[in-house]
Amino acid sequence: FAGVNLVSENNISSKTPWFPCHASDLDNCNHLMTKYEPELDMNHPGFADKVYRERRKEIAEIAFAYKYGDPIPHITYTETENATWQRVFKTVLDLMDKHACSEYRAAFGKLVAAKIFVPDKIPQLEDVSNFLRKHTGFTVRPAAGLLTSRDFLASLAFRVFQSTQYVRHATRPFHTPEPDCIHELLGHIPLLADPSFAQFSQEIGLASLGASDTEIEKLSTVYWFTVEFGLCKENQELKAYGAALLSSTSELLHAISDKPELRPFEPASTAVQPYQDQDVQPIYYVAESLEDAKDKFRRWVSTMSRPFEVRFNPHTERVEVLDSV
Ligand code: TIH
Ligand code: FE2
Repeated sequence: FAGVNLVSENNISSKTPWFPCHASDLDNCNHLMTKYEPELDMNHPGFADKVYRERRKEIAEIAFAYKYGDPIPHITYTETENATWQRVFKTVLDLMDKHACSEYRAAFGKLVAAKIFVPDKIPQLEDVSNFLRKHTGFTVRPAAGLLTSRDFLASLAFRVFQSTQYVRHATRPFHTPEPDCIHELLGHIPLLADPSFAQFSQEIGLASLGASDTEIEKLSTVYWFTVEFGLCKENQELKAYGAALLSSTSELLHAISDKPELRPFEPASTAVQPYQDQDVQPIYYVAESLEDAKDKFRRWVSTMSRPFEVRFNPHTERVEVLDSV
């Protein structure tokens, strides 16, 4: 980094949106989007289910009270919740050999070997966090629901994954439009244990720090079509690496059917493609490989116009701001 100077925070233009500089600042990155809340969304299967809504509240309180450094509180899941997990877990086991990318399958095997992934019990986030820390330095903190893109992406810069802890409604196990812990666990956690994918995730996060609203929208759209819904090639075959495909039996089967449109992943055009967030996607983007998605993302992100650079110091868990020259 010759020729690059560390600048103090007040050298950042006052127009730059606030962003967290230390992992503990993520205590302030918990702003929720309300569009899928069971209290407010009449289409939510939990809208008319008082017991479900109470349970969601109880679990959300844990996330709101959580502070940096706390162990993640243990949740005693109900029989119904564990049964929902079991139904989804079994279909993932059935489909992954054929349809998940090799990196996912390898990490999934490690989670099973570590007895974190078992068929009849929802894994505890604290155990998952300790597992990830050992493999890639990622950790987890509980989130109360769907976060704003800015808050969610910022946490990735610190190798922190904000994870929901509640469970989808038992009547819709195979697809839900909102994140829940089954999605986080079966979708995201395996690839966050893969070193190269962890790096990709962190780089999306670093690019988001202090970015304009327009840039955040582009970054979250790229995240959507890669980390959430990405497909890639493996020996000429189409494989899923997106978390929302791997956690949703219905969507995975839809993605590999002849119904959706498949396009090559190209960050500049992918970043401006409007997307569907209520039902399965009409369009998916296909990367040559996970490595290729990361390389293309890097090249595209270097064209973004931020007047400073950032780098993460893992020893201090701090993001250092550098004057770009
Ligand atoms: N559709 C996913 C599932 O059913 O597991 C959940 C989602 C996460 C993010 C977007 S959709
Ligand atoms: Fe997700």
